[in-house]
Amino acid sequence: MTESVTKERVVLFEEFRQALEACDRGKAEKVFLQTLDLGSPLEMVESLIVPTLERIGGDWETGRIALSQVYMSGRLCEDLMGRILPVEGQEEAKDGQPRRAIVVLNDYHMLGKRIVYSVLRASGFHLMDYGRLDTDELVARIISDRVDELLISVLMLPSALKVRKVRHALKARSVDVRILVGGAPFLFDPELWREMEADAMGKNAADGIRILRQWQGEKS
Ligand code: B12
Repeated sequence: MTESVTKERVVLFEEFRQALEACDRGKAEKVFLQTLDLGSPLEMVESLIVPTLERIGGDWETGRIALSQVYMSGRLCEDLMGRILPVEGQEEAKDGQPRRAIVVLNDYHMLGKRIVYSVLRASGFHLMDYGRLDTDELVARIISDRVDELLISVLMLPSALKVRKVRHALKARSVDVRILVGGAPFLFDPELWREMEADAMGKNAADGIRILRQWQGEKS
């Protein structure tokens, strides 16, 4: 990357953060569309939206900004992503592929799942989108849909701690499902996914692809 492109990137990223904090929809949209000249939409989601929201979350934690600003930033990013990512929708399992599903367990942070789902779909993986479910609802769906591989997204620690509850409920019914988890609590504590008895943890959507491919390779 040349020095001028790097500079342009830094300026645009800073303008985007300021627009989100100011809840300036027009400006955020304009800057986001400009950044699409610097990389693919998915690259920009991962390299612009994710770190900017993380920074905004950190600023809320230190009291620099209000929760309403975090909320509006999340909503604006959700709208922007809706415009560039493939449409969400219910999808049936495909013959020859494991039966997969993705879910947000218990919390209301939906953007991570939205990205992972879209990236996996765009990469040829078929998966059912369960939206947001609690533990009991999730276990019932896994059993009725005969899911082989389950992707769980959480951003709250209490939700992450429920992954083990899902695993134990499945074990008690002798249901063998591979579980891939992702989201902030697993980034904060890199050993948490093992403690929750998941089979793997992905830091981002690209990791999700890598892990699912690895699982596919182990089967064939
Ligand atoms: C935006 C946001 C919100 C928005 C959510 C809007 C929406 N529609 O999703 C709103 C305002 C609603 C919100 C509410 C709250 N939030 Co909030 N929020 C955030 C923030 C700033 C960004 C999250 C986000 O959307 N990031 C962008 C997405 C795309 O990134 P991501 O989810 O991390 O996903 C990426 C990876 O993690 C990974 N990934 C995610 N899932 C999966 C799954 C798989 C299988 C794989 C492979 C990968 C993967 O891939 C994704 C793409 O790279 C974070 C800060 C942070 N550091 O994460 C806090 C944060 C998650 N929130 C937090 C809190 C405390 C709350 C509230 C309790 C605040 C309050 N006091 O009311 C509520 C609770 C809501 C609830 N019950 O769920 C805390 C959680 C602390 C904790 N660990 O328990 C955080 C970490 C802020 C902080 N620093 O304290 N929040």
